[in-house]
Amino acid sequence: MRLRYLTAGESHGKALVGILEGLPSGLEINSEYIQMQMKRRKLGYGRGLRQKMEDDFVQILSGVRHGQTLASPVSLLVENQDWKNWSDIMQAEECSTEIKRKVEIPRPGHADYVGAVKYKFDDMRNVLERASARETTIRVALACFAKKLLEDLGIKIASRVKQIGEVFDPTNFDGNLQKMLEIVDARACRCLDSTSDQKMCAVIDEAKAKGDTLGGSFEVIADGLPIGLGSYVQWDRRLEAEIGKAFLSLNAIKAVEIGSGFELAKQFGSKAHDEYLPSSTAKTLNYKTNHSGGIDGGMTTSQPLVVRASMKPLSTLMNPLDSVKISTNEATKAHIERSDVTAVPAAAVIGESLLALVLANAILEKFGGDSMNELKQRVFAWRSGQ
Ligand code: EPS
Repeated sequence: MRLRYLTAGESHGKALVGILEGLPSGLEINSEYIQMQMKRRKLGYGRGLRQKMEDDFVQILSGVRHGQTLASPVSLLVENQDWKNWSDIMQAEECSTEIKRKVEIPRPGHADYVGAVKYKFDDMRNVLERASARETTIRVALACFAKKLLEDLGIKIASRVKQIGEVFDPTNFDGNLQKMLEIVDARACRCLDSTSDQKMCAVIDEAKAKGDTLGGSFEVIADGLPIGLGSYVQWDRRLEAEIGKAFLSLNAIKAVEIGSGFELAKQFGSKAHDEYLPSSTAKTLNYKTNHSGGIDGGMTTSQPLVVRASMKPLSTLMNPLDSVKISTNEATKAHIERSDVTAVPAAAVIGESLLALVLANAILEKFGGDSMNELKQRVFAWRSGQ
């Protein structure tokens, strides 16, 4: 691993912090770029009140000077604005039982129950605070550096929502990623097809009225990648493996596919594979199709990399499911915690960040280099030498 990162922080704790290590020096980055990405994560129809409270302002504590990375570890901090309402409940010091506001009834599908058994907690707030998707805030902040590094190398990443509940956007996109991003970022559900976007809003309203929640799926595409990132030589160097791990690390994600993914299971080989065409530039061969989603044998083909992920509905329902109070073993309804109806539009943006972190690592592993100039020269030489 060339690019390593760690995050810390509880959802209603004082702040979220993150450290990213392994960047080259000389990567240009500024607060405006970071805040623009942070704002994109907060958007999306179906989110709750919390998003209105938080400004998600990223403080750069180290690793950047005068707008450029120093190659030293980057550390970031995002203060939780909601902390002021939780400072007694979430304090580090011991406090009285009344103040603790113990959570004793787990939500089916949440980390609450298993986490409490595993860590021997009688208060499931100790689990839910860290299991919360609030953590993705700082991951998106760290990933701004990966995204900017890729952009400076001519690699673009975009996402869109494919499905919310039963509403599915049937459109395919094989054009300009920047254009797609401009369209979906302006839509309430980040959906490319405007009719589907409206239907998604309607189904979210319906779920909200019933006290229910919704999942869905989203697609993340990276374009402009050089051929040969990742490798087939060892299982853990296959790029799909890294992508799968990154996407499955996101809260509520239950399935990931690359390219035509699950569809390939039902096809004959003659229809499933991407046939070659002679090279037009005398460098790399061309492909007739992209069912493989830009990866063959664990390596990038230089075709667009296409990842799709499926997210289960959020496990906090305002009309709660059956559960059990763990201290008394009595049947009751699950704990209700303020939450969102759906977070699929936000998850799509987070998916861009997760892919950016994997791809920036793969670029740095293949090309190395201590400064951005060195890295750019190496990537350029590889591209022009093919
Ligand atoms: C979350 C519950 C909600 C979400 C939160 C994730 O927060 P709260 O319990 O404070 O209302 O809004 O997501 C974020 C705060 C965020 O920034 O994404 C959960 O339980 O996972």
